[in-house]
Amino acid sequence: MANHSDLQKVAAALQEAGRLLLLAHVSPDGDSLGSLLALRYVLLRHGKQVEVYVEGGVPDRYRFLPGAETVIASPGQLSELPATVVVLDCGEWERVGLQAERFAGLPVVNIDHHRTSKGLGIVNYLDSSAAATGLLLFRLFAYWQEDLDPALATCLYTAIAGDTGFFRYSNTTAEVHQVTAKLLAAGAEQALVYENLEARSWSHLKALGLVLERLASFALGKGAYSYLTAADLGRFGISVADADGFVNYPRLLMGVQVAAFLIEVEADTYKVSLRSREPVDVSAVAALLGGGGHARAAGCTIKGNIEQCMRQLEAAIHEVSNVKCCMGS
Ligand SMILES: [Mn+2]
Repeated sequence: MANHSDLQKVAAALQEAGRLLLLAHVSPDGDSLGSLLALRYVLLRHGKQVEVYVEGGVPDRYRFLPGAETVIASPGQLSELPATVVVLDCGEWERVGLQAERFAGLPVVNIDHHRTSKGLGIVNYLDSSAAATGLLLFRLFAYWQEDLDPALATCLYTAIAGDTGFFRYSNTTAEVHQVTAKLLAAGAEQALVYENLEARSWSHLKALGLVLERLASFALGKGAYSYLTAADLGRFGISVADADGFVNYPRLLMGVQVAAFLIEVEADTYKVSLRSREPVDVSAVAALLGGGGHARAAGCTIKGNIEQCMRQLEAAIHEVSNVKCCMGS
């Protein structure tokens, strides 16, 4: 549990700011977008000037979120430098998609729940035991005694539902359910959130067919993985963002401790999503490969063809756990 004084310091820093720029990570998910738009909503209530930047814009399935239409998608559209920068759901500048130098000398506030986060800001509110950044914002808004309304509750619900797999993952604590009950009581549009977050395109499901066909084991059967190449993406007409969630399929296999999904984002460069069960800490695996995340869900980027990437992944898993690795399929 994070220190309450960290929450108070973050609250004070936000209240002192006049103009703010809110940032999260590239490949935005429900938690990052729900959190960005929830904080925007509350800061506007407080009379602040707020800009939200998401590299590449808001993916289609999140466009229903209140305020999504205001999100700035390219750096050129940002107004003058803001007075205060807030980084949500992210602990590394590299993942924000903007040059850190751009913000040199500006006060930075960081609110995050990734285990690998060290704190980017002058003030930081970090709690890796929290299921979602949205939960940290709920605590901040409770501290400010903010009124919840349907728009704000829907943003926070999206954040928490997104990072808990709709309340199924092991991070779904009593606090998650208690907070969610308050969000529903305030009018969070849960059916709308579910329909949008779970909707998939034809091309996504067709590509899933290939992902399932390619399922293979590694690490002596303790791991399962699949992958898509850049050529596959072209064939199915899907983007890297459309391939979101494929890692959950190898994770479904009984007895599998580590699930991996690799997607070729540029020639011989794979973005790797990792999921795990006890005892493997995939945030440590990802950190060894230059990435980060949580114990049960993490990611990194690896260079090489699929066999080379898998060898690096196995070596990293071997280094952080007692799972004995060898390539198999
Ligand atoms: Mn998150």
